[in-house]
Amino acid sequence: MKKYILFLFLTFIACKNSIEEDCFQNEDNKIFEPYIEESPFSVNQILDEKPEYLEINNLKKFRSFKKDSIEGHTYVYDEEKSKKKYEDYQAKYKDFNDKFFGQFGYIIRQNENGVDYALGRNNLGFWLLKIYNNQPKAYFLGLSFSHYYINEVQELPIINHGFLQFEGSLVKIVKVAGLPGYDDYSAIEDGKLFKIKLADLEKDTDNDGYNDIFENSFGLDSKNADSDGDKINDFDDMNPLFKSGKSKFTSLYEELLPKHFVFDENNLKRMHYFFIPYESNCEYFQKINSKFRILILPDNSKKTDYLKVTDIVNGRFSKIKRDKKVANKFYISTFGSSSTTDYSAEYKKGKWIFTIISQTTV
Ligand SMILES: [Ca+2]
Ligand SMILES: [Ca+2]
Ligand SMILES: [Ca+2]
Repeated sequence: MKKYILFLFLTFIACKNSIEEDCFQNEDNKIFEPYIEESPFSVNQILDEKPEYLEINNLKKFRSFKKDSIEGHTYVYDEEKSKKKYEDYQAKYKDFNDKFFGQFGYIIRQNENGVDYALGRNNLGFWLLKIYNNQPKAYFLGLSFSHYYINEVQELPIINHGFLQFEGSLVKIVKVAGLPGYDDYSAIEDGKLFKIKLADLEKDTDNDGYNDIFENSFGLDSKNADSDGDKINDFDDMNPLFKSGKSKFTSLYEELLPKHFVFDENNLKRMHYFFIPYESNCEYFQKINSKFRILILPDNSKKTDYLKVTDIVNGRFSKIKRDKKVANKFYISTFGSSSTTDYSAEYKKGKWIFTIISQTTV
């Protein structure tokens, strides 16, 4: 019995420690640990670690990564042409944009046996989009843009005999230190035809609306429609990885979340494929309630294979720093893709009062 109590006590201490360590900054831990870039994969490494469901064939005739990516952006400097190109694009994908509320960019479309298909992409990665009987469905491909490039110009049909297929290259990203957004993205082997069986792509074991590949890529449970057990199905859950709660510190994070979006905010609930990903092991952050979909991903060895090689996180929060003298005063920083903001936050009568201390733009 004594041992049991001791064990409980130790677990309690361990939990307390981890909240303390994961959420609060002390003298020893740094306010923000930057993303550490691993060296890029070689062709052999990519092939060794490729998903089982992916088939890669070599093409004899092909568009190179260089040709494809340069031609894709030729009109940028010609205002007239680029305007025309944009309008053509909007017209071509109008039905997809309407049905998916602008959640994707598109590469190519095809009608096959009365089903409209398109290859799409968003901040999380590549998707196969489908409109059938007026119903939109999206299937995540689980292929990292750190390893796979899909040509803007596809010369073959994308849906072929029960397969999704597309031409492209194996690529690498080399980050330029100190210059976010200036990554060097280049091919390491051109001339590939990637193939995935539609049945593998569309597999949704727990029938919750997200394909297994999506769930496995981001750490959801593909065999359970309600991964975090909060009685809200993954497809409808705004924070599907963690059960939400309410506390002083969850509301601190909630107040700092982005408030405005470029698209119609009334549709956020219906935008099942629009997520803002964050990395945090802090329990208070994991329990937040959010108006838009969030994925709170671990920032340690618990990352999925997809997340180990794909940097999809744009915004970050620092750990919370306590004021040494004032009990309810704290400091926290937010890191966006182009700016850093340092706040002081004071908790008074159940409300957070923020003051911007400094702001830097990259
Ligand atoms: Ca599912
Ligand atoms: Ca699920
Ligand atoms: Ca849930």
